[in-house]
Amino acid sequence: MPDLPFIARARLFADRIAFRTPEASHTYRELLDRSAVIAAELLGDQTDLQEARVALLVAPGFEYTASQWAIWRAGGIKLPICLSATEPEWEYALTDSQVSVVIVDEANAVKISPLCERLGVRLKVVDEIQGTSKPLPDIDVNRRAMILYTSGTTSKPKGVVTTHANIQAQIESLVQAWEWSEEDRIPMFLPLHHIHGIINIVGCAFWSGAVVEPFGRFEMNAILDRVRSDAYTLFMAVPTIYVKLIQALEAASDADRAAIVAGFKKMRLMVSGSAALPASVHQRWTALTGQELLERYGMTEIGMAISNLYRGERQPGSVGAPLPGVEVRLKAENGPVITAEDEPGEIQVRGPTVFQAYWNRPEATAETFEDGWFRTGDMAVLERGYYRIMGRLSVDIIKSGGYKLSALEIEAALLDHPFIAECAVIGLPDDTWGEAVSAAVVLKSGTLELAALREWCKGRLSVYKIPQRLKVVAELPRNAMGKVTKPAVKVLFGS
Ligand code: MCA
Ligand code: AMP
Repeated sequence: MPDLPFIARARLFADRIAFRTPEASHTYRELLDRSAVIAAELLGDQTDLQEARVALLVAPGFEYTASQWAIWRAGGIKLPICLSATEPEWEYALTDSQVSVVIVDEANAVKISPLCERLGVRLKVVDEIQGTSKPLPDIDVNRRAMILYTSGTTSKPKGVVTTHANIQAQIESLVQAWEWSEEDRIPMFLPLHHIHGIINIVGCAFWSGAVVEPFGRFEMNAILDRVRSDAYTLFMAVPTIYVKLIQALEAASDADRAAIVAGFKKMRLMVSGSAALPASVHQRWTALTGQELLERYGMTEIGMAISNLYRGERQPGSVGAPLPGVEVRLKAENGPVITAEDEPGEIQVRGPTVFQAYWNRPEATAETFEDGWFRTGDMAVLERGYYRIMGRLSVDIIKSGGYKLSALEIEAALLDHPFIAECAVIGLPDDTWGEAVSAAVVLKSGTLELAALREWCKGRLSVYKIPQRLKVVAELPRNAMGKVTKPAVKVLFGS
């Protein structure tokens, strides 16, 4: 059997630069060679990992991608985990997916090794892996490749399983729609445990022979320095980042602003996604830089589904039309498929980009499909051929800074606080973060200030899940059935 398609593609670009940082550049050949060595180490005496789960806790860059390719070439399933997650969050992902090995870099080894020891999971420090390659197994593209944990309407995140074929379909759709080529150069500053970074940026870049400049996080000044040197042809980010960039450009001196704007102007495409891009931010960005952002819509389970046009109209406030290979329909709740424009319905998606299953959750998987269509839980309306997202069906899903969060998961964590008797978590509109995690709580005893609650949450919840607003109330608003109503909780905050 031939190489996995992404490996065959990388061989086409062997001598080209794949990763560039101020310290070093690495070619596609180096990625191929290094991943073969790491794959041999993962295999040990085995000939095929047979879909064993291998977690990845490595900073974005050459060793991250070499490890990812190694897992796939050895026949494993990649489980990228969040670098800034807390130990309970890591523990949940590692145990739920029954991970057998964690690949970690030296910087993160000390943080996760006590947990691995406790769980009896092997730890491999990637920086220490030396040795030679060995024959690697033939991997069918229909085998499972990746698990990504995503929050939903249950308190615990679910593992979204995609096959190599799903990932390839997600990448090829975007490469075609956005005309990726080996001439492209892109900064990568989003976390590599979500598909915005994994598929849209790194996956598409390496399918196309392009150059990726990795950053540990959104290091605005370093990134803007590269922008003003015309380092990039492409830029992809979440709306919060465009809000932060607008603030930075507005605060810059005239000379600095002009130099940075010149760099943005020269890019061939700038994309926004993962959360709604307010039309005002879209328009402000165009006014500042002359660039018309291309907004698109996607989800961990389906990759990207709908996009404004690369060559054609980009409408502020709309997400565009279905991407190549993706079928989209709107469906009224318990009703017919909507064929008319201007009638809202749930977005449902079908096609080769759609994930295989939730890990070990056949019932949840079955519930989320209707006649073979994946139910996204997002409401939209079709207007003059373009979809406009209207919001989620569930108030229990919050999008903050581009991260999808479960209100129920945060509530479950807050209920462990010794003073909290009851709580309700909602997302409130926020100019920078899209939505701000906000908690209304009823106390058993004592008093509670926001600062003290935030301090208590550290180590229990990732920073972006920690409430930014707190309301202590005598009782939570309930409907006639005694159920807490979240629209009424919103009113408690005065918005
Ligand atoms: C961080 N802070 C927050 C939040 N996050 N405050 C409120 N709400 C938040 N969500 C606070 C921290 O506590 C800290 O406060 C300060 O902001 C700086 O934190 P830091 O983490 O350093 O912020 P940052 O580096 O500026 O990060 C902002 C970010 C990041 C770059 C927007 O959140 C990010 O990378 N988001 C993207 C996530 C992503 O890739 N999502 C895609 C999912 P203090 O200063 O007081 O300590 S995939 C997806 O959605 C689908 C498939 C799709 O369509 O793409
Ligand atoms: P995730 O589960 O992290 O993959 O997040 C997917 C969710 O992000 C979708 O179901 C939408 O609710 C939201 N989303 C992604 N892109 C957009 C967009 N352009 N506009 C509005 N919501 C979006």
